[in-house]
Amino acid sequence: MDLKKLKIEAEKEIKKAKNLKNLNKVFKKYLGKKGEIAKVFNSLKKLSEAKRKKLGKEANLVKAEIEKMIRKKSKELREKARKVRLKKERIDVTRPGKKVEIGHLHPLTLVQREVLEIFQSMGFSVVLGPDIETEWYNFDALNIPKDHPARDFWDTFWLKPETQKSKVKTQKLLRTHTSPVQIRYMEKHNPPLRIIVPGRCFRHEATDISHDIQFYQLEGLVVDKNISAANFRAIIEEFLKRFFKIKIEIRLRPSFFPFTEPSFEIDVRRGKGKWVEMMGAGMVHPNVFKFSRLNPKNWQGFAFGIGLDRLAMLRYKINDIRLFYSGDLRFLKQF
Ligand code: YSA
Repeated sequence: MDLKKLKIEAEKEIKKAKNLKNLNKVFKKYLGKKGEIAKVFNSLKKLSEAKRKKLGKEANLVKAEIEKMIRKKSKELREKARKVRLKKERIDVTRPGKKVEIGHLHPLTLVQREVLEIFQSMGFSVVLGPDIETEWYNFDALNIPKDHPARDFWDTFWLKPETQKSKVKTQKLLRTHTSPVQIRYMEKHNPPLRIIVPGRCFRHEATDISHDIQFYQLEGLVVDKNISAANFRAIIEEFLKRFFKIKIEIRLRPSFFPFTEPSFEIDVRRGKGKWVEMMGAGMVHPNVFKFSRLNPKNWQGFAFGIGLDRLAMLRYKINDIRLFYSGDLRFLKQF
């Protein structure tokens, strides 16, 4: 090809290039390994020495000029792209900012943390147990054998029976209370004991403003020599005083739990408000010590199970327990 024409063509195409990608194509077409200039150099072999020298010199000149034009254009295009990018990325500092939504703790978590802190300051250790329990820990070891009428008190979510290697079917359940952890702990630890067990519980029962199918309890267990119900009352009164920071009335009612003897239920009220049933409690039954491999002749203890949801309801004056589990942000944002 005529070198002059080649230069004019290249110049036109370089001018037309709208971006670096186009320009790169032009570069390849003219200056690439198989490009137009390379073709010219390849054709030199066939020429006489004089012509080769002349044409070679011209070709080198055209090559250098095309290179220069491409370099210049490339600089222009890069500058143009930079300006476009800067315009796009420009930050308008006068525009109002985006609001960042910050999450916060659920009221039941807040209450649970506070309750644990109070009991820990009174020397209790925090212990946890499984949500999925065996019938043994949830019932039998708590002195509630099969067919005992007291089992009806805890309407239970049973899980599908599992067949074990020995072909014996075992049936698990969602724990109906935190009391099974009493047994689990006493099996492995020697008294004196002073523990609390926060945890989720499940009951297959109709819901209303103070009952849900899931709720939280806080189990407490104290085992030592010479423990009495008076010790229990003192601890609970101290706890309520610290938790509510205002005067709270409590009322002990005789009750029945197969795992305590005597048993009682504790109601609590704020000012002239309604009595709220807050916890079950009692002196640990000798059979419970036996099932936990402790000698009832050597040890005495009290235990209690507080409804943490009820505590939170009283603290925040909430009239329906189901609000805690509704996921309604209008409710949850208030805490
Ligand atoms: C009793 C004696 C002990 O030595 C130790 C623990 C206990 C408590 C026993 N395990 C128990 O579960 N008793 S209870 O059925 O009366 O529940 C205790 C508390 O849990 C209640 O007072 C109430 O505050 C809460 N509760 C029970 N069912 C509930 C519930 N809270 C919300 N929804 C439900 N369905």
